Amino acid sequence: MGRAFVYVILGGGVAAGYAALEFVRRGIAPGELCIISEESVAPYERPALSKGFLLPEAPACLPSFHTCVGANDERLTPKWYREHGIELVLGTKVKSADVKRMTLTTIAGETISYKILVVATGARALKLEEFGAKGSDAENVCYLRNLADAARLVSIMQSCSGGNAVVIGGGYIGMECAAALVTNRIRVTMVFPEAHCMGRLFTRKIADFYEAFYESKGVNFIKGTVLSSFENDSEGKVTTVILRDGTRVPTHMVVVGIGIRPNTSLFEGQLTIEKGGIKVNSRMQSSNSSVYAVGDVATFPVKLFGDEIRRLEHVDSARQTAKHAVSAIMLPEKTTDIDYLPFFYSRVFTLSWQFYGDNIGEVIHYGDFFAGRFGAYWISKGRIVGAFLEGGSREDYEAIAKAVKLKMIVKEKSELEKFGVEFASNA
Ligand code: FAD
Ligand code: NAD
Ligand code: ISD
Repeated sequence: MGRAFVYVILGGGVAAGYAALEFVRRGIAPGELCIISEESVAPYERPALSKGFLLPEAPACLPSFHTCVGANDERLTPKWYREHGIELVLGTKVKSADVKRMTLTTIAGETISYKILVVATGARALKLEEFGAKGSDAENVCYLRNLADAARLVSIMQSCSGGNAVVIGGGYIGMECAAALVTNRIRVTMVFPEAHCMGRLFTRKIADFYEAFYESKGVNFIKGTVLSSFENDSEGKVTTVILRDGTRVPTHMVVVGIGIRPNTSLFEGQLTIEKGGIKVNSRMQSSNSSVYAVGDVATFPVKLFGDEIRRLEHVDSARQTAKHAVSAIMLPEKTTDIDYLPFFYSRVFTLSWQFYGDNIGEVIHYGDFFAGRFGAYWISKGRIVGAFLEGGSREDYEAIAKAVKLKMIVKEKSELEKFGVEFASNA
C-alpha cells in the first residue's frame, strides 16, 4: 500500500522549491503534488550555506532563506506548502525507483506512485576516500553540501576560533569556505592540485588577483599537490595534514571541497545517462516520457552552444531548468525549447564576480586588476562566447550577459581591452 500523486518531485533542494512555485502558478489542485526529500527542512537556497550561514555575526538562518528568495521571489515556508495542499515528505530517502511501474520506494518501505516525476536529486560531495586518501570520518573534517553539514561546520569553526584550518580543494567550496574561515578568525592554508585556484573557470591572471587578495587576508596557498594522509590525536581528531610532497601542515580543522557527483544512481539502467547526468531534451524530459530531470542532476541541450548537452552545477541553472520543466509539463503546447544562458557567480569578502557563457577560445582581459574592477571576454570564431566581471554594477552585468547571449561579433580584439564593459554595453 502507498500513496498516489499526479506529480512527484524527488529531491527537496533548490530546483524542487522553484518547481513547486511554478506548479502552483500554473494551477495545480491541492493533493496533486508531493515533494520527497532526504533533508528534514523545506527547500532552501543552498548558496547561503557557504556565505550568510557561515558569518560570525548575525548569520543567515532558516526560515529566512527558503526558496525562492534567492531570485527575489516568494519565500516558501512549510506553511506555504500546507496552504497549497502540497505534501512535503521530509527526512525521507528514496531507496529505489521503477520508471516502468511509475513508483518510488522510500527507505521506510512506503511506495509512492506518480503520473509525472521530476527528478531533482542534485549531487553529493565527493569524499577523499574516492581518491585513495583516508580519514574523512574524523571529528574535525568537514564537507559542505547540506544544512546538516553547514551546522556542523559552524560548530567546529566556533571551537577553533583563533586556530588553523586546512582547506582541501581550490574550487567554489574551497574559495568560499576559506573566506568564511578567515572571517571567523581562523588562519587558513589552502591545498589543491592545480597551478591556480578555480582552475575550471579562472584564467591564471584572474586567479592571481583572487589569490593575492586572499593572501592579503592571511591565507596561505600550497598548490600543485594533494593530501597524502592525516595524523590524528588520541581522540581521532586530525592534528596534521601530510601532503604528497611531504609537507606537514598542523591544523585544528579541515574543510574538504573536491567536487561532486550527481545523484543518478536510482535511475541507472532505466534512463539514459550522459556526461554524468540524466540526459533530457529541450523540455527537460528524460528518455522516459513521464520522467523529467532538473538542476545539478540533468544534462540538457544548451542552445547557445549549438545544442551541445551540458550538465551545469549552479543555482541559476537549477532554478531555470525547474521552471522550464514545469512549464513543459503543465503547458506543453505553449512551451518552447529551453534557451539557457549559463550563469555562475560568487561572493567572498568584499568581492563579487559574475560569469556568463562558456570559457572556451581566446581570452582578452580588461580593466584595473589593482583596483579590483576588471573582467575578461572569451572569443571563439570571431564572437564573444563568455564574459567575466569582478566588481560590476547591475547594468554592467546585464550588459556582459547580453553580449554573450547575442554572441557579439568582435572585429577588433584590441577594442575589448580598450573599452572593457563599455564594449558589451553597445550590444
Ligand atoms: P540540491 O539543491 O542539491 O537538492 C537536491 C535534493 O535532493 C536534496 O534535498 C537532497 O537531500 C535530495 N535527495 C537526493 N537524493 C535523494 C533521495 N534518494 N531521496 C530523497 N531525497 C534525495 N551555485 C551558484 O550558482 N552560486 C552559488 O553561490 C552557489 N553556492 C553554493 C554553496 C554550497 C554550499 C553548495 C553545496 C552549492 C552551491 N551552489 C551555488 C550550487 C547550487 O546550490 C546547486 O547547483 C543547486 O543547489 C542545485 O539544485 P538541485 O535542486 O539540483 O540540487
Ligand atoms: P569544484 O569542482 O568547484 O572544485 C573542486 C576542486 O577540488 C578543484 O578545483 C580541485 O582544486 C580540487 N580537487 C580535485 N581533486 C582533488 C584531490 N584529489 N585532492 C585535492 N583537491 C582536489 O567543486 P567544489 O568546490 O567541491 O564545489 C562543489 C559544488 O558546489 C559544485 O557543484 C559547485 O558548483 C557548487 N558550489 C558553487 C558555488 C558557486 O557557484 N558560487 C559555491 C559553492 C559551491
Ligand atoms: O543565490 C543566493 C545566494 O547567493 C544566497 O546567499 O541565494 C541565497 C539567498 O540570497 C538567501 O538569503
